[in-house]
Amino acid sequence: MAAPAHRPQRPASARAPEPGTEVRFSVCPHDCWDTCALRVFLRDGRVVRVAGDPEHPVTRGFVCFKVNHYEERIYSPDRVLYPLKRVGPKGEGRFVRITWDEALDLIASRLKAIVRQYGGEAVLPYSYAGTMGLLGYGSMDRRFFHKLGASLLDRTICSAAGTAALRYTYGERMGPDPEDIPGGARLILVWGLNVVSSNVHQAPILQEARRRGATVVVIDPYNNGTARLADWYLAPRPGTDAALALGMMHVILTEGLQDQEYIDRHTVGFDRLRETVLTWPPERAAEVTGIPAEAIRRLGRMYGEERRSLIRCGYGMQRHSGGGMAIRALAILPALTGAWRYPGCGLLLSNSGSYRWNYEALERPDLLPEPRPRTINMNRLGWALTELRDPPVMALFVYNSNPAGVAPNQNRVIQGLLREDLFTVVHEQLMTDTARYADVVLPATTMLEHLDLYWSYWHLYVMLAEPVIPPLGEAVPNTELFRRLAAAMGFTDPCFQDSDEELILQALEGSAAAAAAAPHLSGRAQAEAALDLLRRQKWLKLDRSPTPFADGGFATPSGKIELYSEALARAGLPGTVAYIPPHESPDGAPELYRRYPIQLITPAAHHFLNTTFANLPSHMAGEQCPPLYLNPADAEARGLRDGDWARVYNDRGEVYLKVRVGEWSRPGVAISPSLWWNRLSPRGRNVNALTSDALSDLGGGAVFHSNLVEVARVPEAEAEALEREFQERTRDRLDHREQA
Ligand SMILES: Nc1nc2c(c(=O)[nH]1)N[C@H]1C(S)=C(S)[C@@H](COP(=O)(O)OP(=O)(O)OC[C@H]3O[C@@H](n4cnc5c(=O)[nH]c(N)nc54)[C@H](O)[C@@H]3O)O[C@H]1N2
Ligand SMILES: Nc1nc2c(c(=O)[nH]1)N[C@H]1C(S)=C(S)[C@@H](COP(=O)(O)OP(=O)(O)OC[C@H]3O[C@@H](n4cnc5c(=O)[nH]c(N)nc54)[C@H](O)[C@@H]3O)O[C@H]1N2
Ligand SMILES: [Mo]
Repeated sequence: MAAPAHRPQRPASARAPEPGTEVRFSVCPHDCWDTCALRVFLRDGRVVRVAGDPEHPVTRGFVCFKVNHYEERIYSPDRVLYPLKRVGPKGEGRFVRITWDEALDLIASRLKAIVRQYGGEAVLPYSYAGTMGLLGYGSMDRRFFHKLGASLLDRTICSAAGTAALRYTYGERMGPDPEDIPGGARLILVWGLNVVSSNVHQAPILQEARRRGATVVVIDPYNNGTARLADWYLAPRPGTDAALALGMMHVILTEGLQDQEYIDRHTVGFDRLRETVLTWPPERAAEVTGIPAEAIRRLGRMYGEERRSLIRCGYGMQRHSGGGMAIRALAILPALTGAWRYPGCGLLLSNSGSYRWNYEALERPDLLPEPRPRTINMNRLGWALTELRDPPVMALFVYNSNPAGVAPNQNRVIQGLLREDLFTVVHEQLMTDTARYADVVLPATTMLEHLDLYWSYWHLYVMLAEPVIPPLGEAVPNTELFRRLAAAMGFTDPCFQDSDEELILQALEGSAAAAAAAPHLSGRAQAEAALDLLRRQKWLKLDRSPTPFADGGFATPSGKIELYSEALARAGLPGTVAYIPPHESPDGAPELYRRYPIQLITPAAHHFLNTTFANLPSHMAGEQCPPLYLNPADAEARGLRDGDWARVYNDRGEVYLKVRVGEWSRPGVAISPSLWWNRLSPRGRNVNALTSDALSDLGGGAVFHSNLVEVARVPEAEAEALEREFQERTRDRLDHREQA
């Protein structure tokens, strides 16, 4: 079987709307690089189609497959429309409708009782980026839990290691403007980023850059559709990128290809870095990465000789035990060549540091009690629910996230969610796997039903989306939920009555967006001018230097790029950079590797966004089944053929996945694009039953890809039963006749 063919979507908006169709503006709220400008087509007040806004300079009128079918999500039979109270056992999904007043009374009385008996820290809020809207992501909710004295949540599940790495190295998360890449960058390393699935608007940018003479190299252990955009594709062993980058640095420094003037002016610790680098000749890097020394030499020279280069790296490669150091190693490369001097060049992982939102005003940390409540790392949810004491977690409040499906070490998470003495509230758009374990489920609005402000961690545009349809059922935005709960708890601080518009103004005050909108104003007046502008025009672009790191101004302790970091050394890590093998890998755990000889990586699926969209017929049809992409050698060694169900297991659990045999990876590395809903998967578990809740070297990040498993054939009779079970679970959503 050939590699999966995921192509950028055709512009749906090219089709003319039928007469009687109203067209409104909105913004995609999902946790994704692209933050697309949308056109929403309405007929008789109902959303009939969602497409890209052709006028947006970056997202250019096309959207990914996922959002191209958004009306399916808005009107999904899985939508939660009313407050619900559990009547069956946890996890079974039997609920009765209650009123909002009943729900608020019930929650307030339970929270009060728990706080009285165990203290505020027994309450754990759990949220991530279900919506990237500035208000929906974190505003009134933060105020509410701060006032309650709840445990703080360290939101580490996605990008923590990379964020920490950029902060240690540059002080802030910034990179070039993606619009400057074509014509700006002549060498582009797409490093651990699946462009055609997770960052679809990067694809035309890469194509244009290539047309204008750029060379594109893709570095990824998974030979996905993105590798086809490349002139050269390299497949390192998972979790070894730091070694590859160190090998490149060795070539650059020993061949004198560095920009010494940039290094002398803008960095500290070069001599110490050089010492580290000299221990990494390409031969050593080759042994670790599995990439031939000659190829490393060639890559090092290519990179060292072309000053106008860009490393466009994704978050996949930092979901490893050594993920922080891997990003740090990549981030050091453009500091050595001075690539930061040129527009469209340097390193682009995140532009989040460009916005300067007023988070203090939004989240109000001043409401926190003294001493500050404890902080719980969200990657350790299973542990927190089953082992943590003093106090134990007695109430879990979930919104913007689906931990039963997305969190690592799923069996532990579910063991926690099953606790009879745990009071669980879930605020959701859909009846997710997590919601089924809740005592109370509350209905949430989508971006088409509420007001919010959006921005991107990739491009530099800010957009305001006003509601285009009324809330479905009795759904409320996150802000309104926590306004209501604050009232039910008797919180009287005036900040609990701020309207959404007021919250937006507070977030804008002092922000880069406000400065771009009204450079001659300041403070509140500037924020008001920005909001006014955003109401009149669809977006505004930050007025930021195209070369943020060309000429100093680093927010590090030394004010320079820290090639040696005292802070890192104080944290017990090498102050320069190091290769830290995945804690589960041939290098990291040889003993375990003998029992579980397959490295399993579980990156983003093309038609899903984490578990979002994974309940919808069109999207499920795109993915077909919970998959295991297996190299022919590994398949053959286990007697597995394409289409077979396989049992995939380690000490944490087991899942059943359908084997797809192909040249997607080197032998010993398997891929399972994620994430299926548990209840739509055989035996009710997805790949996170296998993933580890260990933490990365920096930032306490997740290590979804540092993962050893074994794969086994399933006896014929059991395979038939699995197939029947899968068809039964998905029969309302997947057409199994077509697949047969
Ligand atoms: N279609 C789709 N789009 C998405 C998402 C989704 O689930 N589906 N999720 C969204 C979210 S929340 C995020 S954070 C972004 C994530 O977007 P990306 O940063 O692209 O993240 P992933 O797809 O998880 O991983 C990217 C690539 O890293 C590779 N990778 C894994 N381990 C290694 C390694 O050790 N070294 C190297 N070099 N590469 C490695 C994977 O094989 C994968 O191809 O995408 C967003 N967009
Ligand atoms: N094995 C494996 N696991 C992974 C990953 C991986 O690559 N491999 N990727 C990880 C990554 S990068 C991330 S970011 C996490 C993401 O983990 P999650 O943040 O849990 O992401 P989703 O699965 O998209 O679930 C988001 C939920 O928020 C809900 N939601 C959306 N908007 C709103 C709103 O306005 N209000 C409320 N109350 N709810 C809303 C949606 O309906 C959806 O159910 O998953 C991680 N899990
Ligand atoms: Mo993410």
